[in-house]
Amino acid sequence: MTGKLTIYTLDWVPEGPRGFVRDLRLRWAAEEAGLAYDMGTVRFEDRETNHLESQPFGQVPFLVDGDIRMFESGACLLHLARKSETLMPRDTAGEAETTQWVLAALNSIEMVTVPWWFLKITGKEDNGLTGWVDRRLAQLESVLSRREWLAANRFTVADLLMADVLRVSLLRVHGDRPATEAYIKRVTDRPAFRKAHADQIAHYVAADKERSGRQ
Ligand SMILES: N[C@@H](CCC(=O)N[C@@H](CS)C(=O)NCC(=O)O)C(=O)O
Repeated sequence: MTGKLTIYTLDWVPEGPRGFVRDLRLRWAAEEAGLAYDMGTVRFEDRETNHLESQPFGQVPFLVDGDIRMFESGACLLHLARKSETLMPRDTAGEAETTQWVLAALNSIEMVTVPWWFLKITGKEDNGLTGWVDRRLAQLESVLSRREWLAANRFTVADLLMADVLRVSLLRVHGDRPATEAYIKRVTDRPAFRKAHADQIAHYVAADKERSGRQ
């Protein structure tokens, strides 16, 4: 049975990742689809062990939908997409194309970009992954220079996810990819993104206040 949606995130994070914590993907999808949801939190402290029954890697987000509990942002997005045609077309071909690009965002782009920028922010400038990242981003630039949206000639959850993967500042300033940049702007200019982003920032600002009240 499905039912009330609750999206889980961390109760607090330092300033660096604010606006990028992956619960934003789920908030954004729910906003696009007009799905009502609540937010729930798990503690930032001891996160590696304090909610393993909900997310076996100690991460967020995870989603509760009535009796269903699930983790992995991509899987949660596909679950939400099944509830709304705004996120994914209902015809088999459109659904296949959307699913394909959701997995490409995670498994062909994010699986390269995350280790690349992670090594970069930890001071390993020449980290050996740059050639791989450059090749993937150039290939994607070529795709995006020929089309406005990834799947089915319209906005889908695949664009939501791909834009979220690509909007990381370090990636955007690395190299010159005009079609990709225009794509990121186009997708993140959507009111649902702006609301999800503002809500996440507000959540962590409120958490700062709560923390300073406790100290
Ligand atoms: N593959 C996971 C990655 C989740 C992930 O990296 N979550 C980050 C926040 S955006 C997290 O919980 N980091 C805390 C940690 O790993 O300790 C997904 O897409 O849901």
